Amino acid sequence: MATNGNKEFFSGIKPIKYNPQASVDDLLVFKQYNQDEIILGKPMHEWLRFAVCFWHTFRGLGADMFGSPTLDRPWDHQSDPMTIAKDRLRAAFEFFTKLGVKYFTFHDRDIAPEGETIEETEKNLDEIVQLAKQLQKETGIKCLWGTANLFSHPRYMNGAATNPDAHVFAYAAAQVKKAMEVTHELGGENYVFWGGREGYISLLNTDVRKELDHLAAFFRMAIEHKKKIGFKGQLLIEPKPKEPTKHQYDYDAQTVMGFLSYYGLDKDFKLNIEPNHTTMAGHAYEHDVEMCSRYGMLGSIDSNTGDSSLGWDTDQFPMNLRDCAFLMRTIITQGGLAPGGLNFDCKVRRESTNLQDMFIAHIGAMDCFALALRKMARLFEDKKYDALVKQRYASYDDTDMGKKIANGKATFEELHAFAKKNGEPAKTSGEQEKYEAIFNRYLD
Ligand SMILES: [Mn+2]
Repeated sequence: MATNGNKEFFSGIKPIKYNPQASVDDLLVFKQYNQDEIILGKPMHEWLRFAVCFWHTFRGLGADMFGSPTLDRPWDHQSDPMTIAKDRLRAAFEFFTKLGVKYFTFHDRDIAPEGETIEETEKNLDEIVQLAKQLQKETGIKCLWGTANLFSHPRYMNGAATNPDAHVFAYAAAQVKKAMEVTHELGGENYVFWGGREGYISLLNTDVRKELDHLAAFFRMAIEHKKKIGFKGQLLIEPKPKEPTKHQYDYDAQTVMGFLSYYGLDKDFKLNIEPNHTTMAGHAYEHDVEMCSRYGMLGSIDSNTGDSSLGWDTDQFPMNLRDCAFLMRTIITQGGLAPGGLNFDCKVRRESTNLQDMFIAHIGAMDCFALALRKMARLFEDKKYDALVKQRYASYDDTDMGKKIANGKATFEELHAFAKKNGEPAKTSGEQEKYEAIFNRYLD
């Protein structure tokens, strides 16, 4: 393929096609994802702005806390780190193209090796970014978002923007400055902040207020720099409750929205929600997506899943129709995710060692979302829940007392008088099972 110079890394795999008649064993085709098919007035690819993440898919080799890497990748076979970085990038663009996704996401350190000095690191990054630009031009693949890895290097062991040492804070700022600039250069539509080690392990050695003030200062500088370089993309913060620290400051959607409002940053940021982080925070899979969507703060989704039997961040491919349907219901309701998308922040299991597993994993998850989109489009068109939910809250629309409460005009004295006069409220069924049963009818 042209994108690889003279190398082809996935030689046994042809571009993935849509075939609704495919047999259950034919896993290298889409049975549901038909990118140009119009659903609710928009092509599927606009509802489902899929992105492949560079880090898990092209840097993950299956190592875990207990074991060595299990995955042998043909693009890692050269000896020089920059040659490997270029091979990896070519392999990635071959993968994106054959899979048929339109976007990718990256951390600065995934795509280019860190050097001995900032100058050397930036030179490496610039060289790889030039190749990425060329490959983007050849293939039409776009950058959904970029980010900086502020958690792997030992200098960040006590955090980056929340580090007690201002020198480390400055180093992190230098890294984000450059990462924002290269994301801008690659036409990134968003820029993500994930607070890898922004949190604490012990309150005994931590001034939490100082650290959060510093984090807000860091974000203010990012807003300033965005304006300075003319970057038009959306800034996003990705919540996570814990791991690796015991408490991450960006705990969940409501925590981040509260933080942004308190520090006056809420007009400049939205959220990138990863459902695996949502479930780690003790919430239902769809909770954070719905919570920030209802406040106009849902920017993008790292569409993955955890394992309810494990509880840590397993970053698995989303293969559960019910979960994807809940996300699609919210996405359809808010009219889409653009300029955000559905980024597969997912890794094949360390036991899934075939190169082909990378394709099967992405195709399976894309089909799951496409099927969920079809199902939830029907639910949306039928407006099944609209009237039911409206009816539950009707007393705030239909009665003078309810309207006064909703408008913020009521007082405790008035409501005290109302309650005395009208006595015990009538019992109203919440009908949870009815709502759940209806949802299942749409998953038929
Ligand atoms: Mn994760």
